Amino acid sequence: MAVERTLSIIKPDATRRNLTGKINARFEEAGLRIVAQKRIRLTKEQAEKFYEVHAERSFFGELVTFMISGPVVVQVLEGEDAVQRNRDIMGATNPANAAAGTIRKDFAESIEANSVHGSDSPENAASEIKFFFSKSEIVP
Ligand code: RTP
Ligand code: MG
Repeated sequence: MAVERTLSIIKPDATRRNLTGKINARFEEAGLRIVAQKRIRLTKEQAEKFYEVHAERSFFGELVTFMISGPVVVQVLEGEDAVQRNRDIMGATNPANAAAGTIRKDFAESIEANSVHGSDSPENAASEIKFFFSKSEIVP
């Protein structure tokens, strides 16, 4: 299995409840290495750009409002099969459907305030990592 990188975001519902460390422990226990990390506040423009694939969805406006409602922690996770491995430990988008032991099952508040984002393909991971990090900020 190839070593990959994926872009993760700890969302405002989780930073508000001081869950950054608990969520990071899930990544590390699953064999993912946090090779870049910063706590930032997204601008409206950044949130709209990041989620532009969802621009036509009914929940887009609410999603952007939620993502700028507090600090987020953006991070690059590295490890074998990192994209899929991260999706597995995040769990389903809607915490009501998320498997036991996943981050969203244990921490998410709702389908929107679902604590974490993870890239959904290696191609999207590459572009999402570039969206937030320069090469020198990633320290494997
Ligand atoms: P993400 O992109 O954040 O990792 O989540 P995902 O792939 O599991 O879900 P996606 O379909 O890409 O949706 C992006 C985010 O939009 C919010 N959402 N709200 N109100 C709704 O019906 C709804 N559906 C999705 C969630 O915050 C979801 O993570
Ligand atoms: Mg997605």
